[in-house]
Amino acid sequence: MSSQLREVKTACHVCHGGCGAIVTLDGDRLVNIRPDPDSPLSKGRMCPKGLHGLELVYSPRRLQYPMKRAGKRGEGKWQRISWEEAYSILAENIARIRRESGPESIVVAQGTGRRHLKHTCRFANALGTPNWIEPGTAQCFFPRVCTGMITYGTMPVVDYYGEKAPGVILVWGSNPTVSGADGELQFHIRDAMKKGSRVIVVDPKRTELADKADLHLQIRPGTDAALALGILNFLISNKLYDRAFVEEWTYGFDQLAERCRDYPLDKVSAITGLAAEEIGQAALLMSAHLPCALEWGCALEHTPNCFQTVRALALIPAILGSFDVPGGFIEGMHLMPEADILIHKLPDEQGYKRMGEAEYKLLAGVGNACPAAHVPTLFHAMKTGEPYPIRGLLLFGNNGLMGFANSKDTYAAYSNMEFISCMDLFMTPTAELADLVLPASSWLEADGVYSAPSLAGHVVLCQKKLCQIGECKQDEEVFCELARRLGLDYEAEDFHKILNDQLSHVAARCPEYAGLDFERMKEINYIQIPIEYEQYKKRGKFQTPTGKLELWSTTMEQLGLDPLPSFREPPESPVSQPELAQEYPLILTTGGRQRGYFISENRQVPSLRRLAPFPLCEIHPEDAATYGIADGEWVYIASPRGKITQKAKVTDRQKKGVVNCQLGWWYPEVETPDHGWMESNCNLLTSNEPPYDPNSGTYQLRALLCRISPNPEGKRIEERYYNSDITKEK
Ligand SMILES: Nc1nc2c(c(=O)[nH]1)N[C@H]1C(S)=C(S)[C@@H](COP(=O)(O)OP(=O)(O)OC[C@H]3O[C@@H](n4cnc5c(=O)[nH]c(N)nc54)[C@H](O)[C@@H]3O)O[C@H]1N2
Ligand SMILES: Nc1nc2c(c(=O)[nH]1)N[C@H]1C(S)=C(S)[C@@H](COP(=O)(O)OP(=O)(O)OC[C@H]3O[C@@H](n4cnc5c(=O)[nH]c(N)nc54)[C@H](O)[C@@H]3O)O[C@H]1N2
Ligand code: SF4
Ligand SMILES: [Mo]
Repeated sequence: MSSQLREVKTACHVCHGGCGAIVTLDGDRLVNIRPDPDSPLSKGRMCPKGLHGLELVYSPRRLQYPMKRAGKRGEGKWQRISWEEAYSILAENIARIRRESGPESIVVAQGTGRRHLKHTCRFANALGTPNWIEPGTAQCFFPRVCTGMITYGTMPVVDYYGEKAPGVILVWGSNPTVSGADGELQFHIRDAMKKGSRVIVVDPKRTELADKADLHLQIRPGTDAALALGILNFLISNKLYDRAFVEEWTYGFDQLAERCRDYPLDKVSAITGLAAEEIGQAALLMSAHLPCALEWGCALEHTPNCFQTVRALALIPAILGSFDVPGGFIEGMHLMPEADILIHKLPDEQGYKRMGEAEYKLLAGVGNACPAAHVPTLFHAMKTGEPYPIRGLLLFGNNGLMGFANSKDTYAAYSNMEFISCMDLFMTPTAELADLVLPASSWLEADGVYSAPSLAGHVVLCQKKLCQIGECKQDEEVFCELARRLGLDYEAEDFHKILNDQLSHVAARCPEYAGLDFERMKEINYIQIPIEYEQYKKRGKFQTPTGKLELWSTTMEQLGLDPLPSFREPPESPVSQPELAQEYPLILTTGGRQRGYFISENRQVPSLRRLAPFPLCEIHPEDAATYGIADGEWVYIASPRGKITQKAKVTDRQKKGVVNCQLGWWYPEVETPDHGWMESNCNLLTSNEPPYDPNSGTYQLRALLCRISPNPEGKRIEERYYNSDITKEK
């Protein structure tokens, strides 16, 4: 290595995980990224998103300076300005709207779990607005976390970390070898399988993981709650559950048993499209290879029965006695808390103004740890001014035209705002709607600390600022400066104070790290503590209202919600709407994560785009034959809400009768300010109309209806890409 070259360890956090990376610098230029074999989590592995980080950092398409709108909104005309002017514009607009209409008329929005997530909430709470949103929350992770809290008093995770591998991993509505599951890394499940864990996959698609699984249940989309209740019933009626654990540590078993009796195998088979034998076989496999741990995904959270669906699933490891045992469904160590969101600074009277507060208590209720506004209720207010005006929209990493259901509605709501600012790495179609655009730092240009995996939290990782691109800043810096200018009580002049506050908890727990701060953490890189099991036994109780594992949820009972899980047919399905299904005969599911992309990110990163240059719509060969579609052909996919085009992937991996449309597709190579957001974006097909989940306000991103037909014009999308600079950039 030449004398100018040096290597620095850092952590990638482009997804919800955290892989150790070794970055080589030549002077102040980054020249290489490789996996760090010493990382206690990733152990020398990274995925393409992290490995191609240099193409992201040095992309000629990066936003590098603040810019203000120079033409009409959405016209794509921008003028470079200084940060000083940008801060003035922001502070003036926020102060004016707050003064005239109250802070609740300003929406603060972001995207899923990126580095600055809790800092955005902190800023919103300090500002006094209860209307904080992101496209996940009710549709992602929150229902699982909330279920974990009210059922177990904690959010359990699969024990990938101890000596003993799980007996059975129930992979349900999740594809963790690609997506990494929420807060974990994609490598862990393969490691567990090598150590002997059995795997049951519940997925309409035969994923690569399903090929290697012991059992694959190819379920009809949106019927997961029925399957879970059928499995619970089978385990209970055949006395295959852990009787000693259930008697001593659970609450409401008899009521659960009674509820489950409504779900005998033949009925569940008719609902789910699975054979009764395979459902029984799954239950037998789980009970024969304990402990059983659950790897559940966001597919379960994309229907209006999502909350009871994840509740039903959560009870399977519970009655099998698999909670918090080695190789089971374990409580995390919570070595370091996330950044304090200052929720105590948001007065209750402001909290009660949160959109959806009265209707969706679990999501938006005052008293919750991190409440969010109900997106469809908020968007309605943004469009109509009812029940009160919403005037300002501050976006910090939110490409909302891609992430929220019913993109036309998102467009209408956003366009109606008096003032929009957008901080992002790139000029996205959503950023093009703004009045002010701010350039954000990527993971290689930012300081941060993470407790990882985010739920097990037995490792602390350090991310370091290694270079400066243009005038990019971290979102955290902007929040501190804005708070200062607005005179908010933010408890931090500099965001490093927030990092140091987080690290002080590590020091309090592990005396060997006394005095730990960010500067020292930069030298240490990783802190790891061992997992401790059966924490509830040491405590003598579960951290729930009854002190037991609550099969019957007293929290839900108190809120007037159903304390036991149940199944409801998806509202737009061949069963619930047979007439509509004549017109739209196929079941639509969306999402299905891709290795090189993170939701709508990375289409402009050449090496990642090459891995998957076009959006794919997966369809079974028999359905393709019925609708005259050839593999690789561009097709139209239409739902009652809209029509898009993607490229057909004809594959018998997809369940017959089901179509999956990939998520997050816009085209950076389109130079007009829309950047093609209306061409292939699957959220033009999804619904933000009621019914919503009565518990969490969740809307529908999957288990909808659609039809499909050839699109002879589609090839131009390929020509456009192959003629664009993205193919030439390096
Ligand atoms: N590379 C990469 N990693 C990511 C992301 C990314 O965009 N790219 N996104 C991150 C985010 S925000 C999240 S929430 C996670 C999501 O990651 P996962 O939870 O793994 O979600 P998906 O990959 O969208 O879908 C998982 C599976 O659900 C199946 N499925 C569809 N409908 C149904 C259904 O009704 N029932 C059942 N049982 N299965 C169904 C699909 O066929 C698919 O294989 O990944 C995170 N990690
Ligand atoms: N139909 C359908 N819709 C879905 C899903 C689905 O499966 N199907 N999945 C849902 C789920 S689970 C989720 S969590 C949401 C996710 O939705 P989002 O997380 O909102 O995803 P993106 O649209 O990619 O928008 C995030 C933006 O943040 C920018 N960004 C990245 N890092 C930073 C940073 O450090 N600072 C700033 N300021 N910006 C940054 C990116 O460039 C990108 O433009 O989507 C949901 N929408
Ligand atoms: S798995 Fe996540 S943390 Fe690891 S390299 Fe990929 S994007 Fe980065
Ligand atoms: Mo998500």
